[in-house]
Amino acid sequence: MPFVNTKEILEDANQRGYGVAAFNINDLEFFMAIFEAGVEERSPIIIETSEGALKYAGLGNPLRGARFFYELVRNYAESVDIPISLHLDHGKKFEYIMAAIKSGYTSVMIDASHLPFEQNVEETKKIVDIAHAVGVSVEAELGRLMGVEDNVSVSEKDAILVNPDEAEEFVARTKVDFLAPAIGTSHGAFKFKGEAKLDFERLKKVKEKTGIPLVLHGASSVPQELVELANNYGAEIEGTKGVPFEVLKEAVKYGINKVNTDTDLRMAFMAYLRKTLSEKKTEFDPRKYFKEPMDAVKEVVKERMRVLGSSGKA
Ligand code: TD3
Ligand code: ZN
Repeated sequence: MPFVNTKEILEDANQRGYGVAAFNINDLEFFMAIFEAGVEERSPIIIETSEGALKYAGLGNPLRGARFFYELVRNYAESVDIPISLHLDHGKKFEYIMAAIKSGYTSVMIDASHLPFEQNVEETKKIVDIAHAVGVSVEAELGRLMGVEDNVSVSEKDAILVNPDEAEEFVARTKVDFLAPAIGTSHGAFKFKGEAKLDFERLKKVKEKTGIPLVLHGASSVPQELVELANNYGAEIEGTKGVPFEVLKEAVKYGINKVNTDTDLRMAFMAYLRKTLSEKKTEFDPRKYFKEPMDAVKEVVKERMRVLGSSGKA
């Protein structure tokens, strides 16, 4: 039972007004860290994998990759009583989306946000029809993922960020289950040049007009202490900026329920891997090197569960 549909997790979050982070994995180590964090926090867990992850774990064969992640997540989920779901992140290729659905993923994202509105509707609807026929829920995206600075004109902003009227029409026509509205975030560790500002007025309107669970992409906070630690052990990463916790909390208040997080986990793992590699000079068991990085990932995950309000909800 605890391997559940992502829709179940997000509808509860929508009703009770909290956020659930969706964490990206590519391997066993990140998964174990997230799993332990969720169990200890009593938080629902959404695991997501990108097309790149399917390719990576499947050694170039997406169906093999998708089956691997499904078996992994379902197997762990069965032994605990918190809800856990598995989602395909940024599905773009039909082959990958079908691989996820065929393997047992409980939700998929169809990302046709780079296409004009009508084509985005068409592509999204095609996937929704297939996925819903077999009980899989669907996420889609409107607008482009880009940081928007204050000096950008209103018309330029309109061209990049979500249009709330379009969002209403999009949801009605496609029957999509969750929507990712572009409100000024971007992927990676360099999200903003100046202040981290999101367009909450747009977000509020999208929520009013659709009512469905909304998704924030590019939501990593990029903790400064992790970047500093990495740099102290030889990394060269400058000028990072993420979404601060207070801004995430506000986003949840205005209707965000799924909070995509990848960069923060990568940063934690990489910083602590650099540390242990430089400290344990005689060790050659990889599990010993992974211990501290996994603990660091687990801490980041727990902190996010508390910030978003999913702790104690399972
Ligand atoms: O869809 N994702 C995860 C994959 C992005 C590549 O890192 C997100 O929206 C999370 O973005 P981020 O970079 O803020 O963790
Ligand atoms: Zn994303």
